[in-house]
Amino acid sequence: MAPTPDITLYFLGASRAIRIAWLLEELSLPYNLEVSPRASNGLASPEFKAKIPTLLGKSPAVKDGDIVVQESSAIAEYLCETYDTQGRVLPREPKARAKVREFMAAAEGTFMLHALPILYARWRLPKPAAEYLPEMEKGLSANVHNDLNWLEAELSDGKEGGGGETNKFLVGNTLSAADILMGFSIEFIFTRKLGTDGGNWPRVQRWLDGIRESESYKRAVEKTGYSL
Ligand SMILES: N[C@@H](CCC(=O)N[C@@H](CS)C(=O)NCC(=O)O)C(=O)O
Repeated sequence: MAPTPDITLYFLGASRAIRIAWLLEELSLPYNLEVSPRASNGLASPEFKAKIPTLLGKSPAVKDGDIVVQESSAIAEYLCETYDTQGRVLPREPKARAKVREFMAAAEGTFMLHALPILYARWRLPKPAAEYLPEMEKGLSANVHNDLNWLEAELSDGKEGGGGETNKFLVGNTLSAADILMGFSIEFIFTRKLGTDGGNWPRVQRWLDGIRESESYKRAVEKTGYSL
């Protein structure tokens, strides 16, 4: 039997923490929210960071009884392994599980890894170097295009050649942790236009629109006030 949850989610506004609120809603788990808007510099305020019980002070972080977990993918795995006893969003069957975990890993380790340097360059490039920004973004966008092309192909039920209908979900016929983790990465990349110039990924857009229609996502948005 699953233990009784005693979960607090540390939720920074407009952040990856929406993944965890969504997952908690999807699993119908009760949780307390510690929400904070971003400070004027776009980061977490020192007061909010001080509340988060990790040395990194990043969001999301989750405290559940006597355990604290950070890193959205690790938090999602912890919650699924502890409370998703039916394997609904993280399947038990090894092949389906491997595919879900592949997308969970790629959400941070591939998509955010390639997109964030573009945002950081916009924020941090010193003024005298600003004229190089467009060229730099163009160079960095090659990886983002490659990643999105992969996702576009994964979402075709014909896979090869791009024909066929758009799959509703990344793995199988129901919402999984793959969709939840990847959803934020893609929304972030599309909304901030991080390396997307010159590309077109209609299946990815349709999939994103579709998963954002789920009731659990809407509840998470309403409770947290999330908006990018
Ligand atoms: N790889 C981490 C990234 C965590 C992270 O960088 N969170 C950002 C928000 S999306 C944050 O806390 N930024 C606030 C700050 O650094 O002050 C994860 O997947 O959870």
